[in-house]
Parts: sequence; structure tokens; C-alpha cells
Amino acid sequence: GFDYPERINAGVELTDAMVERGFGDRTALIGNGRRRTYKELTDWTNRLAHAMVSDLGVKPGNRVLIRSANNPAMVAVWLAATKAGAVVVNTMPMLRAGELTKIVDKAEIQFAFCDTRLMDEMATCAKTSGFLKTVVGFDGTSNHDAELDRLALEKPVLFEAVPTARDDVALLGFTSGTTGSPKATIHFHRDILIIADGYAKEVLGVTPEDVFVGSPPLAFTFGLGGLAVFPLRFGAAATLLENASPPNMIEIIQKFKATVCFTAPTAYRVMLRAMDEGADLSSLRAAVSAGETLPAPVYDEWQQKTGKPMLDGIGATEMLHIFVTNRFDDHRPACTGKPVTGYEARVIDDAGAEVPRGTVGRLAVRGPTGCRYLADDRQTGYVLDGWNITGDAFSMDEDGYLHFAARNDDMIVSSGYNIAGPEVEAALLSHDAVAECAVVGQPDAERGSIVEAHVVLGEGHTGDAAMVKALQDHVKAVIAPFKYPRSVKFLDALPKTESGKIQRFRLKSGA
Ligand code: 3SK
Repeated sequence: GFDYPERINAGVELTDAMVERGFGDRTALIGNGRRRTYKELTDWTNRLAHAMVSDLGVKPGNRVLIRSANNPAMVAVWLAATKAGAVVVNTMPMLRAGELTKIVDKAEIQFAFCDTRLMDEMATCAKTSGFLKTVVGFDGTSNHDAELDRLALEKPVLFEAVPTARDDVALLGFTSGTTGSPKATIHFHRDILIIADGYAKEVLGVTPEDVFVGSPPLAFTFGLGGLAVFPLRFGAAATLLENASPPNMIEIIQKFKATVCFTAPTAYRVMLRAMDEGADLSSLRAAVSAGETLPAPVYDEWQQKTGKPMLDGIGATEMLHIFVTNRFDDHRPACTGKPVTGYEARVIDDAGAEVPRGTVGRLAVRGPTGCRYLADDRQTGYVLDGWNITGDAFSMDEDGYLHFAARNDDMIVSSGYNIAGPEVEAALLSHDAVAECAVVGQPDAERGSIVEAHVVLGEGHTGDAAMVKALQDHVKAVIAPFKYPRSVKFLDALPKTESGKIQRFRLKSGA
């Protein structure tokens, strides 16, 4: 088990404690053209925490939203709020006001710290939400040129962090679920440390020499773990990219000799092609792939070209991070491996009974970091006897290795992003021309899946290229742009059951 003192603050463990352990002069964060040592990061977070507490009135247990792209400032603001005992909700920069409002209302958020470049949608959200009292900007470009930075500037570099209990709530991880009505998963200070002391230590074997790179947003716990918690827990360095497109990652890997990469198969495919063109990615010792099924050809080609296996993993916001994984010395193609130490996985049927080996069923997982939802009736459907019932169908072979089969729900996983079909449908239906629609995921060689909309138009509207563009632009304006339907098809009517339920499965290719 993981044995932490009764009182422990994850923010302190990743900063002040690292300085005390002798890492003060080592690089902690690289981003926006600067390097910051552990000492600099610690001072920065302590000043910010002072500003949050003494100027803005943040109290332990207050819910705090952070809105930013991946950059060092976002990490510093997250650590500072954690030291102040706040419960943090990290959010993606693409979210629109409507999506932010759902989160703010669900988590009863009082404070928002927002990169000033992303203030518009935040301000719109603040106007409509009854909970949000204080919205303060910070400078995501690290020039310390926004209100929160100015408040922090003159503050002392020592801050007496709130002595949180190990099972005080530190983080709410939002997951869009299949309905577009977000669920918040609750995580404690100890959970943040467990994902590092478990998965990152056991599977990745992180050392202070490591340099991390990757694409998942810090707002997604996959990114928060892989690009902040894991490097900082072990004195390693994290590179943070506001635009983590594959070419940018490739450039950073070469420039900083990155050793550990967290991203989705789509990006690894681009990296393989770049290696053909002469890119030198040999510094990478660990290529972690998750969030999307890893195709066997990508796994095989990576192994061939680098001599190292890709570490395919399964994680969930509910469990905070990866709980089943391949290992450097125990890996198979088209296989996601075995549970991380401390976690148990089993494959069950609809009644909750374990299915025979080799049979496809629903993946259930139990472990030290999950699974509790915030004020949500869905707790009873998704958590049975302490087991989290995931949305994925898997089989377990005779040797105990897990193999992905399909997703059980309406979630579309495109380039590593989870997109809830019903949320895109709601966005489309808010366009005047749309009478009915159904959104499905279609397999795509590049992205794993793409969002495809099947639309029945109202009287007087024509399903031409201009309408496709108009609907795509509309979705991009209403919800986060990455959710827009890349394919739009017009139908006279949607396939339905006799009772009128849309048969989405009939819209999938091959159906
Ligand atoms: O794959 C996921 O959905 C995931 C979620 C949270 C943390 C880690 C992962 C891989």
C-alpha cells in the first residue's frame, strides 16, 4: 500500500519538498521560452498562494477553476491553489462559456484563474453563473503581466501551506460522460502522489535525468499526471507546449532530448513518418500511448525503429491515471497489458459476474485512486462494490493480459479526445436549419475515429457544401471546436425503432 503521513499537501510535495531534497537548482519546467528551476517554481507558487489567500480570500475547500493552455503558469497556478487547500478544477482552453457554466454550476466554483488570452468565454460564463464570485487573470506567457501576477509580485517566497489531510479533496476531474452532462470525479491529495509513486515509478522508472514531453491537456488528468505530477515528483523536467501538434513535439524532443513522451497513437504515427525523413527521436526511452486504441502496426513499427516497446495503457479520469499497462519487460502487440500494482481489473457481464477468459465483457477496475463522483446519481451505475465499471469492452486472455474490444457507449475518441455524441447533437440542433440529427463515430486511419453527423434539415434548407460548412462553423462556435463533425451527411429521415428511438448503430459504416 501507499503510506503517507496523515497530513500531507500534494502541492508542497511537488515543490518545497523537492527543494528540501536537494533539487532546487535542477530544471523543473520548460515552456514559453524559459526554464524554471525547482527553487524558482517553489517561490513562484508560494507568491501566488499568498495572493490567492490574502488578497483574494481563497479558503481551504473553496473550489477553484483554472483555464489555460498547457504552460508553466498553469502548473504554477494549480500548485499554488493546491497549497492554499483549494479544490481545483483544471479546464481546457477550447471550452466555450456554456461548457464552462456546466462545470462551474456542477462543482459550485467560487474562483476562476484564467489566462488573460482566454478571458472572453470565462467572463460570459461569470455573468450567468450564480456561484462564480471572483475571476482573476494570469499571464500564461509568463511575463507576469496580469492581475494575479501583479498581486503575487511582492509577496514572500515562503508560504505556510494548508496542512491538508491525505484524504482531503484536492482535485475534481471532469469527464464529459456519454450524455454531455459532465461528471466530476473526486480526487484526494494522496491520489496525486499515488499515481506517481505507483505507475510512474513502477512502470516508467522516472529519474531526475528524465525530460517529459506530450500533448494531453493538463486539464485532462492524463496530461496533469504525465506532464506535471510525474516529472515533479522525481526531480525531472517537464516541457510544456501550448500547441502540442506532432511537429512541435518532434522539435521539442530533439531540442531538449526528451526521454518520456505522453501522447496518443495519432501523434506516434506522425513521429514514425518523421523518423523516415531523418528526425532523431532516439532520446525517447518511454513512449506512452493512451486515450485511444493503439493499432498493432504502430506498436510494431515503433518497436522496429526504436528497439523499445510502446507503453500502451488504459486510464480513466475516474481512477485519475493509467491503471492497466504494458511494461518495458512485459508487453505484447494489440494488448494493453496488466494492472498497475495496487489495481485489480476484471471483465464482467451485465449482471456483474466475471466472464470466462477470452470472452468480451465490460472492464471493471478497483484501486487506490478511485472512484467517487461528485453529487451524481450515476455513482450507482458506474461503481459497484468499489469497482469502477468503465465504458470499455475488453477480454482477458489466459495469461491475464487485457485486450481492447470496443467502447460500450456513445463516446467518440478522436485523436485522443473524448467527444460525447449527444453533446454534438445538441449543438447541431441549436442551428435553425436542423430538424433532427444523430452523431456517431466513424473509424478513421489518422484519428482513430471521427465525429460524423447525420442531419435531417428543416423545410426550405438545402444539404449542400455551404450547409456543411455552416453547420461545422456553428458547432465550433457553440462547443469546443475540436468536437465539430468532420463528416456531415444529409438524410430525409433518421433510422428509428418502432418506439421512435434513433438507431445510431445503423449509421455506422459497415452497419
Ligand atoms: O485514457 C484515458 O481516458 C485516461 C484518462 C485519465 C488518465 C489517463 C488516461 C489514459
